[in-house]
Amino acid sequence: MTMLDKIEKYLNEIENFQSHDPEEVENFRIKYLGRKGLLNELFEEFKTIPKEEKPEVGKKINELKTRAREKVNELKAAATSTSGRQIDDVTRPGYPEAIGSKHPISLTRQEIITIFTRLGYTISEGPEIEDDWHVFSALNFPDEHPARDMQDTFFITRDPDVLLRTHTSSVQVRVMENEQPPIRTISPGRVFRNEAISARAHCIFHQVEGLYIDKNVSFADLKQTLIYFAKEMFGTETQIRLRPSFFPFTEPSAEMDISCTLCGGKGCKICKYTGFLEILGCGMVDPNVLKASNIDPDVYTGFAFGMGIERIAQLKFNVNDLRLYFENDLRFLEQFKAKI
Ligand code: 2U9
Repeated sequence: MTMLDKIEKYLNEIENFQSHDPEEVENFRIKYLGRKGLLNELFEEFKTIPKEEKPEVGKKINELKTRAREKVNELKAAATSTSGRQIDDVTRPGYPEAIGSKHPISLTRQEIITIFTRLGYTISEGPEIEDDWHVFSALNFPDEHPARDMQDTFFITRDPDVLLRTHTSSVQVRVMENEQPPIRTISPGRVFRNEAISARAHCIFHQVEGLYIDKNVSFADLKQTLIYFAKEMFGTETQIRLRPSFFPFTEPSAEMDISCTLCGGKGCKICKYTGFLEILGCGMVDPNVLKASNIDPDVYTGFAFGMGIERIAQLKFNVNDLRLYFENDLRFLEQFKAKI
């Protein structure tokens, strides 16, 4: 084979060679451009050919060398670029994913749910858009009660019977309408009140309300349930205090305080030197409420309680402004990463 034939043959081989494997590309480079490669072989042979052939053959060898170098560079670039059909190392560790965090309201809601499900409570959910019956009338609110007022309740159409629930007790009215006692359920959910937004109030917030109806349910059962909840939620040292109160749907009614989570009851700035913090409302279900949902108040009694999740989370995590829960500022949310 003449030198020109050989050069032609190698040029074809170079043009036709394809690989994305860096190792194969390196072997290809060594084969043509290595110290003992085919090009150096050609340069050795070049020394032996007649003088008159040298200009043409020399030019062709140099072209072949240039083309071989270009080809190696092209193949190396394709093998290392991400757009090329690179064969990945499947054992390589993955790229780290940015991990989010659970919202403090979700964390607190879950903790409350876990405590009550351990006591045998079911979880009920219901609509956020409600009617007057389930939010007010069935819960013994008199017709003229100020909670129905435009200033407290969002009416969302011209129809005064279409409104956003102001508490999740409406869900429990639906449970009572559909089931006979024993009923033991909690209803976590979003509620809406027509309030000006400030550090202490928001027009959207979250509640967990609880309802227990059976024969012979007493205020002592309510008190023990709430002591258990307080100690599970805030620690076994926690003490509770019940103060008489009033709600249309419970009689008698009470508000529950826990011993201050910061000073333990000695008195500090957080508890305004009272030693106690208010956390929820409760009471025995008013017989009128049972009657409205076709449960016989002569056979059954029940207790109920309600709490704002924001308030509980505020005490658990020392949050001093309600607006932080709704602004989704990552500097706030990322502080709950460790709590997942
Ligand atoms: C039914 C009957 C009665 C639920 C109750 C409270 C007391 C209460 C407030 C706490 C802070 C609402 O989020 S808050 O503003 N709730 O004080 N809630 S008893 O009573 C019920 C529930 C359902 C059928």
